Amino acid sequence: MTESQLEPEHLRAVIARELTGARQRTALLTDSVDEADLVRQHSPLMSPLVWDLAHIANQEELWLLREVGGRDSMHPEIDPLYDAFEHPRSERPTLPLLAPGEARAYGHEVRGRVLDLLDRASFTGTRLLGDGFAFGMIAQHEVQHDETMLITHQIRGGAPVLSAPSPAPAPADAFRLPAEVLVPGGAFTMGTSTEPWALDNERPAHTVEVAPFYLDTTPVTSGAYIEFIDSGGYDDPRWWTGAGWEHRQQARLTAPLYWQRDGGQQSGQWTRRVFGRQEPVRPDEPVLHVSWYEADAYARWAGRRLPTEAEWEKAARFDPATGLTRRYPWGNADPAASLANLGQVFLRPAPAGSYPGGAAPCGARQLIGDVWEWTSSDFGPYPGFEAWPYKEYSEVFFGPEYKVLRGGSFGVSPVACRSTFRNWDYPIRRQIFAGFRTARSATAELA
Ligand code: AVJ
Ligand code: FE
Repeated sequence: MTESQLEPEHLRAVIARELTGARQRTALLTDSVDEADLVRQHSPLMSPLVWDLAHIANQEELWLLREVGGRDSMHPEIDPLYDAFEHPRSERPTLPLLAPGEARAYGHEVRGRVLDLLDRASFTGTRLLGDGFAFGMIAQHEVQHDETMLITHQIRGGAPVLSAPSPAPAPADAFRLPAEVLVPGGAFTMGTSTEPWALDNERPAHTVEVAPFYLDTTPVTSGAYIEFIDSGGYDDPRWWTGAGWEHRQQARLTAPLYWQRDGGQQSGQWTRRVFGRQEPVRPDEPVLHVSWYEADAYARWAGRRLPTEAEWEKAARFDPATGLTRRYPWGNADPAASLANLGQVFLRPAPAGSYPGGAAPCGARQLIGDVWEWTSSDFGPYPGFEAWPYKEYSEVFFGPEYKVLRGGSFGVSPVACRSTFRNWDYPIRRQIFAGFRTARSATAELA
């Protein structure tokens, strides 16, 4: 969303396109499995897919038909079932949920009424309507659940049902890239007060001083991660924080989630399960499905550290040539297929060094798309934060128990991916499409 897209007729078209695109993906993710798979809980970490399906419709009804449109609840008796705060994920399969056909019909009915409302909407008068925010928030909510449902697909056992083309091989220069790039020190603008569809935790814009640092040019690859495994990284408490080592012991971590070593012998070939297919681990691909504890241990083993959230955002947004903080690594234009791997077009990250056109001014590649990147930072409010339009999106999660991830993955759609977008999860979680890159301070060297 850029300024020129805020003119009402353009905004109406953008909203219709985003809502329709999200629904196509939702349909694909839920029509591709049978009814038994839709209602089954594939992991206690995840909802049954049929819960996501009706929850998407219920949030759309709540925010667009009720809050914006002033209508009454269509089915008051089901509202509590789809309130994420009333029932944790593990409990959801025991609820009297709508059956798949009912959930689809409900979603279809809500969407029809929403498109009618959109035809007549003025995008003025209330804060929710301004710049079409409520519509943008609901489009983002649906694609966020599309990523959640894609995670459920990855967890799901059984025959593969999803397929996608492979990303192009890395460009020739990928092998000549410097391992790290310098991000100059100084102030930059973190967060945003102008991005129309930015969510509350991205606001407001504020100035942050960042000391000079070096950042990996690309996300850490599976090949590099295998070196950490092969050098005994999982068996050496020196590389792990206390809590990380305790978790590594208790969960018996030895490799990223979904990885397996053929024959179990020390030197065998690593394979991994990708949406139901077993395949060799590709050494040039960003490593995926590692916890914050593993990412942090790798970085220490490599003599480095995870970047802070502010460092990550500065690398992704700051242009030293102009002194300006931009929307994306490549500038202010919205994401395009040539710039970043987003939107479930591919069901895997592109090889490290891909997307030269999407590089940041500092030279870092793939900051947007491919894999969510763990940062060292806890999830907290920016100075001047205001919960809006509901506390349960961000505020209730602020605190040291969650770590921030940045940049989005191949599973997230462009509408919910910006250089200011903040994701968060527990440091033990590995089912999300998360990798990382490492950093080191440059201050000593410049002194
Ligand atoms: C921002 C991905 C952590 O899935 O819990 C979906 C997004 N919030 N519905 C989540 C969200 C409400 C959220 N994350
Ligand atoms: Fe939700």
